[in-house]
Amino acid sequence: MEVLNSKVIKEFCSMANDGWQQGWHERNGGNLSYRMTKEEVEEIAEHLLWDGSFQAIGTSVPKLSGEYFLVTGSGKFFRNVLTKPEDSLCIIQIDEKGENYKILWGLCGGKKPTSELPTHLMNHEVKLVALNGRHRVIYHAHPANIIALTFVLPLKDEVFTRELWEMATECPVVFPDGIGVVPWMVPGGKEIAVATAKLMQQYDAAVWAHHGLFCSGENFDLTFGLMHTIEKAAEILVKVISMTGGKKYQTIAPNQFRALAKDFQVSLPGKFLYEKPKNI
Ligand code: 2HA
Ligand code: ZN
Repeated sequence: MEVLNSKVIKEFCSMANDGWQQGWHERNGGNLSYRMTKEEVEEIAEHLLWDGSFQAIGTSVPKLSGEYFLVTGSGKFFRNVLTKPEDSLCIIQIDEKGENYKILWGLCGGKKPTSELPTHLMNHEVKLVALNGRHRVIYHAHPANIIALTFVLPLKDEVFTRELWEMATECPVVFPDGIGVVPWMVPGGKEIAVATAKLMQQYDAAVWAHHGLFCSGENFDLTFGLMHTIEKAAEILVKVISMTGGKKYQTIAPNQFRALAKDFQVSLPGKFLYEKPKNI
């Protein structure tokens, strides 16, 4: 099968375009990766370039040895993914040690996989181990409202999770484990990858202060939906803060979150259900 006829590549491109249309991917902002199944690789195998050379990942992901990923390219624009997929994306294979990658297809105009490859792969590795391979998608975007909140809320997992949960009743059901926060760090390297992957062991989403958001999920719908839900809640919080300076006349209280958790059969960690002084 021709690579561009693959169902998974079409779905990947369609999700990238959805993110572009949301306004989350100015210029070359954001990146997306997907861990391919054996079947998805086999059906396009005859069109892959198997004799390329290996390049350093910049970190070590031994549990991903031999795995295949579909990833956006460094410096590529999400705006172009749908119309120029063979220039915007690539398929890579990880070597036996989990320290190098080889490009098997794509990036026809040259260049490398996303500059955030270390974070993507380290996130994939912790999720592979923690969830027995259930998650396949890692998505990084620059949604404006969640970024705005990193200037006005304390950079703490407990605060971001609780404030966002309060903004929409669906939030604790969509991300019951909460979300993590990485303080400002230089992007693109191993250090921020290690800090993010540590949070991804317990959460499916991690905020990068003054930069953006990473989400992990089983498939494209759920991962995009998680990004969308978090950014929507952030937008509501930005409106509340803009209207009243953050004073809430009423909100969802800890006992109401507990009732929700019971009916929707999710477990909400107690560290997010702290008592607050009134009207905060
Ligand atoms: O430019 O989003 O974090 C791509 C990025 C880097
Ligand atoms: Zn970014």
